Amino acid sequence: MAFDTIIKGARVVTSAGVTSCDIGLCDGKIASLATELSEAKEIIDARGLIAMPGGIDSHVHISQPSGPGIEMADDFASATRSAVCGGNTTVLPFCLPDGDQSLREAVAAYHAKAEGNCHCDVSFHLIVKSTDPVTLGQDLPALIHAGHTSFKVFMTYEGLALSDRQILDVMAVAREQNAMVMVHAENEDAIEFLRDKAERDGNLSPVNHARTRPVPVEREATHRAISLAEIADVPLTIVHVSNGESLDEIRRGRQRGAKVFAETCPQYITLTADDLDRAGFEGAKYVCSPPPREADDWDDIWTGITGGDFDLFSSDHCPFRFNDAAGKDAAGARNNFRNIPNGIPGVETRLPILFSEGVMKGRISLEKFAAITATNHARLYGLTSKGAIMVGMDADITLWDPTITRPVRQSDLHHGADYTPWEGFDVTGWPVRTILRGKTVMRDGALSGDRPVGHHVARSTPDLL
Ligand code: DUC
Ligand code: ZN
Ligand code: ZN
Repeated sequence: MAFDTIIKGARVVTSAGVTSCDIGLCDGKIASLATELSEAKEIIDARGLIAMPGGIDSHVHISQPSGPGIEMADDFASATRSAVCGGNTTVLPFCLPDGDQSLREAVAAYHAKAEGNCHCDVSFHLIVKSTDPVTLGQDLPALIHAGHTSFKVFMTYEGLALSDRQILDVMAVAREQNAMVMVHAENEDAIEFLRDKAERDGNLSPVNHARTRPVPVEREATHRAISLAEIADVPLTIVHVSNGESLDEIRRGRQRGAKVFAETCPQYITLTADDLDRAGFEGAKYVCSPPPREADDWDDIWTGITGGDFDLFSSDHCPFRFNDAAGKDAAGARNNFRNIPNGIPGVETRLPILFSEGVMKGRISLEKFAAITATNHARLYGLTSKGAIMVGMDADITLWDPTITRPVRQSDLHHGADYTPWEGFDVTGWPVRTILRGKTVMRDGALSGDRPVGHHVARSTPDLL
């Protein structure tokens, strides 16, 4: 059989373990895993490299409406360019209705923004911010049937936070339709209470973002979200878990039999609240929610990763430019932390940071890396043809060179933000080639090909691991 492409000589991280073999690609699919394949239009010499399933980042924000005068740093072209340069082949951005837009209108608008502009494949999670009968009775079921099988609810943010009753009503739809509910677990009333006090006391610098969202704010909401999911009898994913106490709630929920999945992110193993306290306005570069915690919390997150408590390692890429009045330097941001747009860029650095800190430092195996950066994302969010190097799957493969050591530099990245929170962070092991459905889309840190070949992927219902 002649292949379109043969990847020769890599260590291959398959769903059954790590092996050394060739990978034959045909018509955008993985067609063969065998030793000594020959005959192909293209042979990629991958000796010394590691072949991983292409990264799936199931938590990114792209072109998301962010309030008056505020603009995200990335559109679909720049975010997906950055994604493939960081070794990803699929990203799942959140679709947030703008103002009074219906969920269906919002999805149509996202499709229009993404169409023809994506360098990797994309699929949208929905954000449910209202629970009127049309949204819950018509739009949500129709969108789930169209392949948008997961949605996020917020327990914080004015205009986004749902009451417990509303969350239960959304969960009831998920139960009926076999969809996945994702939750942002922070207690809005508690944050407002602390924020009002901080304002009264004149504590207005960026670090007060972290101080007004302490661990109990997240821990309480995590417990409540799991309890609501038990009451509604639905599986649940807790996104961006930042600390061990919240993780304990997840462990306890699982012991009771709750079907709860957990995600964490690079910021919770590498950044701390002290970063928000950097001189001048620099701390604004690190403002995200939940906020980075203390260095001790990193150990708890690592214990959760190595022990199997975390299913997903995502970026929560939510980029704003720093030197920009439409970004971190928004009106009033220097005078009050509450006006700083919330989020940090990270789609391009997620995988290198975990590879370096996890695999190269001996904390996790290559198999674990593949599971929490690709395979589990595909299964939990219904990407049935992605996430594993297996015959019949999409030929979404990233080749890693474990010998390259270089620091993260903004000047090497491809996102639309003008900074990275990891400037100067030393990384060993970088992706050197990203292959999307059989086509090389990134080589040696630069885009290949002259036009974006990513497309939208409709998803199945979750495979609950
Ligand atoms: N939640 C996210 O998931 N991303 C950015 C900001 C937020 O609150
Ligand atoms: Zn969130
Ligand atoms: Zn997010």
